[in-house]
Amino acid sequence: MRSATLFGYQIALDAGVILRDRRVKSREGMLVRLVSERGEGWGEIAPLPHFSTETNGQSQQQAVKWLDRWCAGEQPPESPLPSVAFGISCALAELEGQLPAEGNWQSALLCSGDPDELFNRLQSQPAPLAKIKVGLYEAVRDGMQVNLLLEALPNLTLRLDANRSWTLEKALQFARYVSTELRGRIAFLEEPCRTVVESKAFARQTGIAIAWDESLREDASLLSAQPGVRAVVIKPTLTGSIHKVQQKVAAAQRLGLIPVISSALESSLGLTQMARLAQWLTPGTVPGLDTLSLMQQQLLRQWPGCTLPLSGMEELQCLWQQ
Ligand code: OSB
Ligand code: MG
Repeated sequence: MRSATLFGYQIALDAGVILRDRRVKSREGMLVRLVSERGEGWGEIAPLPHFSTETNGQSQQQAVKWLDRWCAGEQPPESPLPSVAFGISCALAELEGQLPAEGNWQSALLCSGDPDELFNRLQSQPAPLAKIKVGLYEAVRDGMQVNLLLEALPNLTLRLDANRSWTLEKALQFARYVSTELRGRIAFLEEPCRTVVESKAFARQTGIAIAWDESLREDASLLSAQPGVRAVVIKPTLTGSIHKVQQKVAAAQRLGLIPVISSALESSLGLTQMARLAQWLTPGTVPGLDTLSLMQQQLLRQWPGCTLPLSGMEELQCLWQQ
């Protein structure tokens, strides 16, 4: 006998969360629970507005269709909607014991806001790694801040993300303020420019390694070895099933690119599963999962060491059950 439940959730975000120039106050998504004679498995289905191509409503509809058939004993094919395929594949993998329990709980420390606070947090780590969003303010200011941090902390490595906000000229202006000898400690800068051509030119002209994130999801052919491109960001919620994530990771590794499994603002349930996925598929690479600190609660599963309040199943809204 199989049974399944689809839950809805809404989590308040910290005041300062900005996505695509918009302040985001809360995160909405769904959790799926599969039960069979083998046990139970959970997954998260949470399309991210302005990043996912599907809406929560579409995902809910597709998920219910899939679950209905699964409960009837079928093995339905993967949903074409990435968020649905990812969440359901996690629930199935847990049910079948295929998702290892061990996780990579390290994360690139996400810097949002106060640089002094970041400095203090980083100073206490032996091999500090931080991720900073750039391109939100003046390029010159970003360049000075990055330079200052790299100078002050000689063992610091940085990941930067401009989310395609610069023209080539602006991006070069940023680089001008970062000393040449410090640029090697920028592990990569995600999506510096508005176009792929400009981003490649930036990497060539500055020696700063870049990474593809949103561009890769628009143009799969960017998964190729190119000068100056060091890493690719893989966000499972925007990519699809675990199988699809595995394929992308393997393709990147074959090309000598570093695959970085990363968050699309999932709850602690999805984030802990992605930490397990990262430990399994990309051991040795720190994933980009430090987004729980932007939320005011955890759902069902605790991120190790995280002290935010943890909500149980009874606090979720049941959307569908069979
Ligand atoms: O641009 O990488 C992004 C989170 C939600 C939506 C988009 C992005 C992000 C992150 C997650 O930056 C953190 C990370 O990748 O380290
Ligand atoms: Mg990014």
